[in-house]
Amino acid sequence: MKSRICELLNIEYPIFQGAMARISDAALAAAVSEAGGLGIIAGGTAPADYIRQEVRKAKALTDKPFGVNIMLLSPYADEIARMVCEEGVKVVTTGAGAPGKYIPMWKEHGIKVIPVVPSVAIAIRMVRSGADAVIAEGMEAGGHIGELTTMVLVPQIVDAVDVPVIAAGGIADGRGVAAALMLGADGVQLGTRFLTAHECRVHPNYKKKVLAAKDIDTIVTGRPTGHPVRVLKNKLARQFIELEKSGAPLEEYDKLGVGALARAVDDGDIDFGSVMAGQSAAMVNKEQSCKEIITEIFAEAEKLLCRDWRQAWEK
Ligand code: TUI
Repeated sequence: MKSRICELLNIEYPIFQGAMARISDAALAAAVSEAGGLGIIAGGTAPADYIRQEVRKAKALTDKPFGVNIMLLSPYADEIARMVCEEGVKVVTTGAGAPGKYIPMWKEHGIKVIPVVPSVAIAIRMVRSGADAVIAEGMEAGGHIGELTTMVLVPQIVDAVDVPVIAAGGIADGRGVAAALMLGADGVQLGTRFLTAHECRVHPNYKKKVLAAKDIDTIVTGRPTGHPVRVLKNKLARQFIELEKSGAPLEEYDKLGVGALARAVDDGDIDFGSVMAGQSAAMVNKEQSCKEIITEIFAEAEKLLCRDWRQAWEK
């Protein structure tokens, strides 16, 4: 099931592992790349030297291509942007902003640049700035999100740009992959499904909460800050909702949010930590290796795409 994104990046399956701050480390990224997808190390808000070490670990673990994601609200974004050039990283994805100012430097170093975009206008701007592909991420995704759903965002971006489009947000199985390809995407990015991978470092309590999640168990907090974030509902999420109702000043959000992701990911505090996950958490029901996840998803997608649609509703 090769698409032009496979040719562009020299990968076997058109699947990216979503960059999840504090979670997507060298071990997860290398496992996904070894399984034929594109593993991605998340920069998050970690210092450049920490990410440099992860890049070196990933190089030791796999000869296959992997990427680094730069979260553009990070105070270390500039340093990480230079570090990926020094370390010979092949693919950079970005989130939470527009990376235009870095693109010339990355292109000079032969890096493929693939920004996450939440709207058509930003997709067009990124392609004009030199992006090699874009990731169209719908608001079903976990973490920081835009306003549109994957179903409406992907086809509009596919129509608006002539580079490969990767669909993200709400995809967790072969049905989602098949649907994304039908919308015109060249590939998919999945984060939430990889949270319960054997190779994923999140605390076992975090994995349990994802495995137990039902359809309506995520909520978007932090809208007044301009950085809405989708998380699994818990006591912290309810505190955020109370803040929103009370019209509290923005500093109060910072106070509540500081250290919250580390509490959930590292300490397993799933009541007062930030348990970021997408709406597809309800479709994640087992712990598997990255290889099992990828082979299962593509076997299912291939079966669906080859299906005789007159029998589609027979199950
Ligand atoms: O970036 C993400 N997801 C994230 S980042 C993150 S860490 C964080 N924590 C708290 C607050 C903020 C960040 C957790 N999850 N996904 C990709 C994404 N990018 N979603 C939305 C965007 C985006 C938004 C605006 C991309 C570009 C953009 O451009 C605005 C502009 O400058 O024109």
